[in-house]
Amino acid sequence: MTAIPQERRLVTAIPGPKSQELQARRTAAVAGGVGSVLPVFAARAGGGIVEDVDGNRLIDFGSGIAVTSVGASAEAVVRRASAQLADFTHTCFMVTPYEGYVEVCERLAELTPGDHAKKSALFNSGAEAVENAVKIARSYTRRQAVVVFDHGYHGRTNLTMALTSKNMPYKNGFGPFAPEIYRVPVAYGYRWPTGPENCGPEASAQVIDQISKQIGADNVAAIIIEPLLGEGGFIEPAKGFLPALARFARENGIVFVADEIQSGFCRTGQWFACEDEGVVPDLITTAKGIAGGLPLAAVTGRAEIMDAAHSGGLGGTYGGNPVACAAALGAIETMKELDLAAKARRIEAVMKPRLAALSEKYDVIGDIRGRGAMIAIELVKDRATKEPNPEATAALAKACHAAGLLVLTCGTYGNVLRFLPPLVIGEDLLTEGLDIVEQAFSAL
Ligand code: PLZ
Repeated sequence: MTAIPQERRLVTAIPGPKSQELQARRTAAVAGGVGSVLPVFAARAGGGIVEDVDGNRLIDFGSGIAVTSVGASAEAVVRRASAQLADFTHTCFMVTPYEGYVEVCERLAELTPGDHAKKSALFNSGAEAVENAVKIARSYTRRQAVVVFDHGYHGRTNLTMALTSKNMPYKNGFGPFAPEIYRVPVAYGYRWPTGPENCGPEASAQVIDQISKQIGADNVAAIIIEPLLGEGGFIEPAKGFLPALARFARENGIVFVADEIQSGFCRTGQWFACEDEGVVPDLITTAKGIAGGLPLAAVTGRAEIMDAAHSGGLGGTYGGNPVACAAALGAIETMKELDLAAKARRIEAVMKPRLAALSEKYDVIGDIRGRGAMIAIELVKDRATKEPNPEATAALAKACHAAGLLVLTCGTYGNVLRFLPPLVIGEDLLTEGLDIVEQAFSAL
C-alpha cells in the first residue's frame, strides 16, 4: 500500500502559496485551452488521497476522472511498471512485439462479457480506441454511418468530437467535423417527458424508428453507446433500452459498440457496466481504469470483427506501450485480489443512503443516480420544472474543494456533481468526504 497517510490535512488555504507560484508559471507556459478543475499542484497521490506541493492532503473523489481505481500508486502497478521500465521502455509492437501486450489482450478476452472468441488491439487514449472501433466496424460491415446518442461523450480528436454531443467546451470552433455521424435520443429517465417508467421502451422505439427511417439500418456500421453515460451526466439508460438496441443491431448486421472507457474495470460494481442488463457488445472500448494511471486503451471484440481490418491497417507508434501494459497487468491483478468490484458496490451502499437523506432536506437535488463508485447528484432550480442549476453545482464543488475534498462536475447542462473515488478508498475517508458534501449543501 501507499506510504501517504490516509487522512485529510489542510495546512494552507486551497490553493496554497506553492501551488499559486506554479500556477503563475503554468499560465505563462501552458496553452490557455488546457483547463484544470482545481489549481492545486500534486506532489504525490495514493489510496484515497492527493497530496499537494504545500503539504495539503485532499480526499480524492475524482480518481483523475475515473482512472486511478486501484489508487495512484498501487503497489502492483508501480512494481510491474518499474521492472518493465528497467528492462526496456519501447520497441514498438509493430516492429518487435513483446509478451505484455499479448497478455493484456488475453486478460481482456477473459474479463469482457461474452464467451465467444475475442481479440483486442491496444492504443494510447480513449479517443483513439473509439476511433479504431469505428475503423474496425466500417471494415467489417463495409458501411459508413455511425449512430451515437444525446449526452454522449467519446473524445476530443476530430472523429470523436463529431461523436461527442456537447458543443462547449469540446467542439466550439473546432469544426468541420467528420461526416456520416447520426445522433439519436438516449433513455434519460429523469428527463423523459412521460416519466422514467416509460422511458426504456419509448426511447428504444424512437431510436429504432429514427435509424430505420432517417438513416436506413443497412447503412449503419456501428451503434456506439456508453452503458452508463459519463461526461453527459452519469445517465443510466432506462432499463430495457440497451438490450433493445443490442437486439436491433444484431438483427440488422450493425456492430454494437459499448464505450466502457469511463464505466469499465469495476467502476460500477461489475467488471463492465453493460453486464448489469446482460448485454454482450460486439466491440468494447476501454481505457482509464485499465492501467492504474498509465496511458493505455483497447478495443476488444468478436474475433471475426476484430480481424476484418487488413493486416497493417491498425496500429500507432506507442499503442500498447510495454510499461503501460505492465501497469495494466498490475492494475488487473489488484482488482482481482482486492475484489474491487465488491468495493465499488460497498461505496454505493455507503453513498446512496447519505445522498438520499440530503435529498429529503434540499430541494436543489433533482436526482441521485449511478452505480458502484460512479455516483452523481443532478441539481435543479425547481423540482417541478427540472430547470438545471449549474450555479449551485459550481458553488458546491467550490465549497468541497476549499474543505479539502476533490470533486468533479459533469452534465450537458453543467448541473451534475459527480463522485468517482478510487475503489481502494478507506471507509473513513469516504464518510468524511460525504460529511464535507453535506456541509457544502448546508452552506449553499
Ligand atoms: N469515452 C466514455 O469518458 C474520457 C474526458 C476528460 P481519452 N472522459 C474524460 C476531458 O475533458 O477531456 C472518455 C470517456 C468516454 C471516451 C473518452 C475519451 O478518452 O482518454 O480522454 O481520450
